[in-house]
Amino acid sequence: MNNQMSRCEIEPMETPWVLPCWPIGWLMALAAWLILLAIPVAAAPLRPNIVLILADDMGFSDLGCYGSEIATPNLDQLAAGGLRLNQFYNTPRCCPSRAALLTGLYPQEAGIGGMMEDRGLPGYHGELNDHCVTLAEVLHSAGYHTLMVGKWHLSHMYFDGKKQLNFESDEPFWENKHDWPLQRGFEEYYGTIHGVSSYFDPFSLVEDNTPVHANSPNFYYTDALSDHAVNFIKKYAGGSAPFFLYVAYTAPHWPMQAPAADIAKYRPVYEAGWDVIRSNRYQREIQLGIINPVWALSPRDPRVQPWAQVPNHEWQANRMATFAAMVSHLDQGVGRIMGALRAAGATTNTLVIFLSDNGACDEVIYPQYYDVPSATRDGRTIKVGNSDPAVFAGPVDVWQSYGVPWANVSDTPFRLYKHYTHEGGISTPFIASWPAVIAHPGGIAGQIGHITDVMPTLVEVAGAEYPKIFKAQTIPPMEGESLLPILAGGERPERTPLFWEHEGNRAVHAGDWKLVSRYPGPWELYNLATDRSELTNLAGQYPARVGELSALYEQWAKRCGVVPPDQLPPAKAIKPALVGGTAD
Ligand SMILES: [Ca+2]
Repeated sequence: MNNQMSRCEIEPMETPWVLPCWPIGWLMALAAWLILLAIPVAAAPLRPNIVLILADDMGFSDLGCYGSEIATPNLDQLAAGGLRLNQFYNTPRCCPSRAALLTGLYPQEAGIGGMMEDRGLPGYHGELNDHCVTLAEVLHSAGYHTLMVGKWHLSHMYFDGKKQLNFESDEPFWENKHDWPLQRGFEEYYGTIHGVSSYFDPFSLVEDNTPVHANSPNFYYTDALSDHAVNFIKKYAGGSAPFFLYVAYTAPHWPMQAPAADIAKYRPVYEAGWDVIRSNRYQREIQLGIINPVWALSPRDPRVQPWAQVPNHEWQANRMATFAAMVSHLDQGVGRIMGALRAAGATTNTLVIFLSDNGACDEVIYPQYYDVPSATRDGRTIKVGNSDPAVFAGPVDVWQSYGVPWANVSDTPFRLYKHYTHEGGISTPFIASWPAVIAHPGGIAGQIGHITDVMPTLVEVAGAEYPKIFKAQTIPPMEGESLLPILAGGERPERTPLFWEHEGNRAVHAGDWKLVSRYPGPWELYNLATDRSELTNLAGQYPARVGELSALYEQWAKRCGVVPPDQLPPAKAIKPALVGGTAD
């Protein structure tokens, strides 16, 4: 672990906050140099293979190369040979982020402003609508093979109580399959249609369009996804057409489950407690150049006690050790994916992108949650929740989350979590690797990026065409902007304003300023250049700026069909599929 961190320390870094200190002549020379550097981009080998890797509920600081103590040597190596962005934004929740990532639109435009429930409104249909195209549909049209492993979470699900979750019923868990991966542009698929499942026996596991089961006593879902990703690379890397592989891990989303030996390795690390770990991460972020030292470490979440005052240290440490083990398995999978690319001689002209779908998750889980099972396949009762310190996270019959204290660590130095549009909810590590194009391996770029930028980036590098009409339906223009200039070592013009809304939590970002609110609270205003941790609310000091940014937000919300939670109709009932009938 320490060796890995030392290697990160000597990586070349280009921190954006250094640039303003340079003399103007140097800046002009730098600009000329960047233009020169940009010239080879046009001649760079385009139509690369593309591997898009998505983590689930991983916070801003959970990778070694972003300040973590978790050993992530493979992602650190990807960063050392590639580029990190330190201000890349997702959305604050699983479904909306997947909709935005796959379509290049704001989630409401794709029909997924909420989750998978159907509210009977265009922005809240709960499935991808017909007025969007997926990365797979666009890239397949451009001659790419299109492959996916992992979490889909973009289709309606049918639950008859917990019968399907508890393996007591063969009744379909789907309402229809018209939005499953193979019907949205992917040629091959292995993964889970629903958003949360056991790591040892996943619910809603399917291969292409057919439900399947975990097939080994040693099955571990993260590793199974890596296996299938490697097999797809072996199958397609030698072909005449390039491939697009979307790897959507469920790790490290709850339940905290991992092989016991991997958890045991990390437990002593976390017995140091969340205060020490959080402070260490903050210092590492500064040393690595991941954060600007003027961004303060936000105070410990007020719901969390100082570590010294907390009982059951071993139980607490075990929760975070399990999380670390889950991240470690994901990282090992990335290593195997990169190994398969190397073995196929495909490393140089493959664009690999890694990011997380939302910030760290502070959710506590309860037995009454609709998608939490109560029994294993062999009939054992599942112990659900974080209330019993005699029950340790890790095995198949325990469902726990790592809770507020450790989510607070994952999001160092930011405030708040998944669900919220403050920086802790929407900031992700972002790594891009493409040896044929990336100009400054190991660098860190401070330019702002957004999850909708992936579509225009891939359209550009693939030489694909983003359609105005697809299957006789009009398709809105892409919302994002291509990241290719940043990958090539250049600068993009100032980002057009960005917007977020989920469950009434709202934000707009323009220039250095961010206006944000936590539903149903008032607007808060922050200058992110000096206060990215959002600690000094300037709304009272700059009312005109609040008015200007809130007007921008209202225009956007109207354009994209955003509806506040108190005005959303109740969810419609989801029906089981008519197997053999038209709904299947
Ligand atoms: Ca998520």
